[in-house]
Amino acid sequence: MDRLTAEKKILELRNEIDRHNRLYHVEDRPEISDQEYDQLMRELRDLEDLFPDMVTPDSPTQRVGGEPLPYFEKVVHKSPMLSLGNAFGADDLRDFDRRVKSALGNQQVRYMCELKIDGLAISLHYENGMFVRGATRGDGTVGEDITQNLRTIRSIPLRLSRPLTLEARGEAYMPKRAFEKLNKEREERGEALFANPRNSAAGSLRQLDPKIAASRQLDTFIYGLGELVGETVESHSEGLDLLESLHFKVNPERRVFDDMEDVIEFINGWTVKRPELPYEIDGMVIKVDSYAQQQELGFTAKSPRWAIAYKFPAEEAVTVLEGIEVTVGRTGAVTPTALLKPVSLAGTTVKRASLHNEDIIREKGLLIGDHVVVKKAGDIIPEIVAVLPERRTGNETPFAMPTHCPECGSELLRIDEEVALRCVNQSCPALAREGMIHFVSRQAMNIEGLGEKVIAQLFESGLIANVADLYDLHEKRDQLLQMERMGEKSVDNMLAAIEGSKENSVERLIFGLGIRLVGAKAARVLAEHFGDIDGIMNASEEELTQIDEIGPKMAASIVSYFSLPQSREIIDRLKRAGVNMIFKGARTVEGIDSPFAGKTIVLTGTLAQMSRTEAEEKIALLGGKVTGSVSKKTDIVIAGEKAGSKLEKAEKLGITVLDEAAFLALLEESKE
Ligand code: 3BA
Repeated sequence: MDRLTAEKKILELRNEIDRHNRLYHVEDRPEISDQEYDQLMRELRDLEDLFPDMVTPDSPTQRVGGEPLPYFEKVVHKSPMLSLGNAFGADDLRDFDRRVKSALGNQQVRYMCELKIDGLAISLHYENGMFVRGATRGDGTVGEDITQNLRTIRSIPLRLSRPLTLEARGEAYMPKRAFEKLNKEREERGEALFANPRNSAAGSLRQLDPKIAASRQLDTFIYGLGELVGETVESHSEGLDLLESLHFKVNPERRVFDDMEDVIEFINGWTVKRPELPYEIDGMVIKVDSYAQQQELGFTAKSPRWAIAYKFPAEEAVTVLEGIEVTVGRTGAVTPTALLKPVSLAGTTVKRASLHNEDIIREKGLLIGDHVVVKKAGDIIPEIVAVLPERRTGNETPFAMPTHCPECGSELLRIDEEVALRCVNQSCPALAREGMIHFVSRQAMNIEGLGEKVIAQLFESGLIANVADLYDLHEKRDQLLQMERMGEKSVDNMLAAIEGSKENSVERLIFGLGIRLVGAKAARVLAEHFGDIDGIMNASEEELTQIDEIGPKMAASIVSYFSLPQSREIIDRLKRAGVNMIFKGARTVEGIDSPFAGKTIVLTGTLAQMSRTEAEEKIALLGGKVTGSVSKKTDIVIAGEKAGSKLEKAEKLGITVLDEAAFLALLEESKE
């Protein structure tokens, strides 16, 4: 094909693909099948491969591209992205209406009422019709440049139908279904779950590697203009119509009202319909429509006087209590969990709810079979907030807490004033298993691929009995492969993750040991203070209590833990296995603003400008953590001359690699 024909065809294909992209992702009315769409994309890719110089950044083939970034650049917003004042009921809205009208000398006011999307505020910059930069809201004045990630969101046009220069502002969010699917996959992989779609959208957009954001099915709703060059609009509703005509995704569920009472009625309608939406909303936003009136009203210190957010109460759902499961935790505490008839609530399907303890069951007079009201309190596991006795049929049955441990059968005791029942049998299998789950958890040794289910499986099959056994598992690869749901790949990933955890700074180990009262924060304090495990093991109660934040109870618990021969034996075995026993962390990561803060970094090869130790020190001062081997958890690899297998591995894993010049440039930049 000659150049000219190719160019014409490429432009045609792009227009066609853009149109179908829009029909699918913005207007929700696709005209062709996924296969037909893929075929068009393939044709375009093939042509662009033949004529690579014709590839432009706005081509639909260029959504996911570019290397992972070492960090996000800061972006100063042209005009601040303000925050919204809150209204918690109809009366707050009536007050707002009065304030607006009195400030405007009782002019007639029209209000736009919109859904308040529960996502992450973003700003999208277009120059002459091209998407050039996208940013987070940040603190409202300065955000982060997340262009690479935003480009992967299909509802964001890479090129506008007219060559306008403008800034569109809106919300990036994760639809409920995408969120549920993501969390399900994460659960299967033993990864930490996101608490809600909002957090998962924010987490996805904060990824330095655009491939991750691309895999997350994010979407947008645009709700305003930050800047518009060369055209004028008179009102917010006209602005939204303009944005819509430019093919931004603008939420259709918006309406203009002349009277606040009608706004309130509209909101009441949405309070009921809210659960049916395929995305989360946390309220409604009410804005004075006229720009002239907006200007007249102006701003307070941080929010406009012409807008307010109406917040819904936390979403609740009614379902049936089908049973109560009793589990033994790592401290022996026995806790009941409600098993519910699955119900959808705030973006997730809820099947379990915490009951905290037996008293709650008694206080609320819960019966199995009862209808109950569940609510999310910011956690992944919701709670039961009320029982509906009026819906009883007479077939409900009472629940009695067991008197004996469901795992080992020993009698449960209520210790002192505690509400919880405890299994005090030190050799109860539940204690060891739950302790192990804690050991591998994210805040502790952070061993990926070892979820609760896998641990339970390993435990039951007798392959592990305590945490030190984990580090012998590599000798039992064949046995691992015999187990259900354990393929070569998952076994090897798991063994690699276990191996990688040997490099952890020692506070993770200290926390992971599950010493009573020693949380993640205290573990860090101890690690920082003593520098290694031996220091902590040999410290007396007096020495320990001298440290800020270590009280007498915790000190006693630490001394008592290390006085047990079995604790010492475990530490010994971990040491022999090569688990790191020293504090490697930066002195404190909080408050350090550098490309290395909170990052895990591997140095490889030889640096010309400084010694390895110097480089390590500099990184540590800037809040980074230097480790020895490259794994999935590595954020950055710094490669000097003659870098070998580590560099190869980093490239294979898609980890950011900096050469010495780039490293020095970042160090230089961080000095300011
Ligand atoms: N409208 C969030 N702020 C919004 C422009 C103002 C505004 C929001 C909104 C300040 C939503 C605060 C962050 C911000 C752009 C500042 C909405 C939503 N309007 N529909 C009035 O759906 N979440 N959030 N974003 N500027």
